[in-house]
Amino acid sequence: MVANGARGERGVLIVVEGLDRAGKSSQCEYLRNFLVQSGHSVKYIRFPDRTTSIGKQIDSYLRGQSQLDDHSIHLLFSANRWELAQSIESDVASGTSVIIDRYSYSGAVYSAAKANPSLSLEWAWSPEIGLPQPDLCLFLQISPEEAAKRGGFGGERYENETMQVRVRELFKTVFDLQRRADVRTVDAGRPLQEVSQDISNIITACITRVDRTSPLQKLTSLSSGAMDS
Ligand code: NYM
Ligand code: MG
Repeated sequence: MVANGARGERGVLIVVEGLDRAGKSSQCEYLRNFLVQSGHSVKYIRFPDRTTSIGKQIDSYLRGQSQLDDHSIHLLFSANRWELAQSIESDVASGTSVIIDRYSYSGAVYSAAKANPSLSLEWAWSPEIGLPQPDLCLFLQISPEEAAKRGGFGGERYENETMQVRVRELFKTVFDLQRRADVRTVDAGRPLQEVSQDISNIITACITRVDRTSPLQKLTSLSSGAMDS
């Protein structure tokens, strides 16, 4: 595998998405080590990034310590991505690969899952247009039964059965519509090592396939994503 920076190539941008309890954090950690061992310089980011001032407002909302209008909190989640967009682009351009735990896909589906009649999936997607387009989105799929076996939900907003069921459906919809996204679904209900093995195969193929002499693309509207392919 060619290390980052060689021949002036950019890094890759990889997003990991999934429902709660799918093992995203463990697999992101695995992925990070895998890339480092393959000679890449790697940064890991998770959204929401709760360390910024916008992130602190999001954190307080998720913990139920503050109330916000559905549209307002939605736009804060998006703003939290926009405040890091430039640094992601410049890291990738300078040869660092960036792994992101949750991204625009979570942003759109969790808000749309609230079933607020004035907050459609299309509306929820629109502030994401123009953000860096990932080279790959790994979607960790887990059945409700397996998720239940892994223990109860935490105490944050959205961590309940009704939301998870809707979120699962909406992830499918958004990936169908945003077909420019290279989404690979991984069955994350299996033992950790089996999942990791799949992930290394997918990543190795992704690194070979991506033209790292061309810059990152930008996210487009949901419908234009479908028309392009
Ligand atoms: N979430 C996450 C959103 O509602 N919108 C977003 O844009 C993002 C990035 O935050 N239940 C939700 C999904 C999660 C919650 O994320 C916190 P995590 O990865 O569970 O800490
Ligand atoms: Mg969570």
